[in-house]
Amino acid sequence: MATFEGRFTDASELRIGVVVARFNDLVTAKLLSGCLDCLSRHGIDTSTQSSQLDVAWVPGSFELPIVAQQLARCGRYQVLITLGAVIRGDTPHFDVVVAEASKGVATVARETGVPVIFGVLTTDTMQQALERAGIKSNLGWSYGLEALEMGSLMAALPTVV
Ligand code: INI
Repeated sequence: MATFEGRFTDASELRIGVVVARFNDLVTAKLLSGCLDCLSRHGIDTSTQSSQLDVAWVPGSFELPIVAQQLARCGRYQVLITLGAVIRGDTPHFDVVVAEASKGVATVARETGVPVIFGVLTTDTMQQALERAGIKSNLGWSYGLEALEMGSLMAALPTVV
């Protein structure tokens, strides 16, 4: 019996792409900062000279999938992280943006084989979003951990011969 698990250490081989939405950047910038803090504490070079980590900014969560798709297809990254914040109170088309972002990200992951972490907060209020982006906890940290786990897990799985 084989047991496959991701790792949270020895991540020196991992190259990670992060795609961040500017919409609600009061929230998404905090998610990014929590995420980079996590990655850095687990050995990823997050400096501006890093060859392990790249960050792409998009206008809003709706645009996360297309940029994730291009990064996934380029073959450089073992895992991608998408970060966004969609707040129902301010968004008549909340459901449209959330549905497109979530379905799009899932499709990119399945069609390319590159895992894509879905780091999009969906909340009723800005207060709830800020609570999840640093006031109480910072889910950006969790998304960083999930990226380490999935990037290393996918590399450990058997491939088609
Ligand atoms: N994008 C978000 O990431 N969060 C939102 O809450 C949001 N609202 O409120 O509309 C939002 N809209 C922009 C959308 O993601 C696209 O960028 C835009 O429609 C252009 O395609």
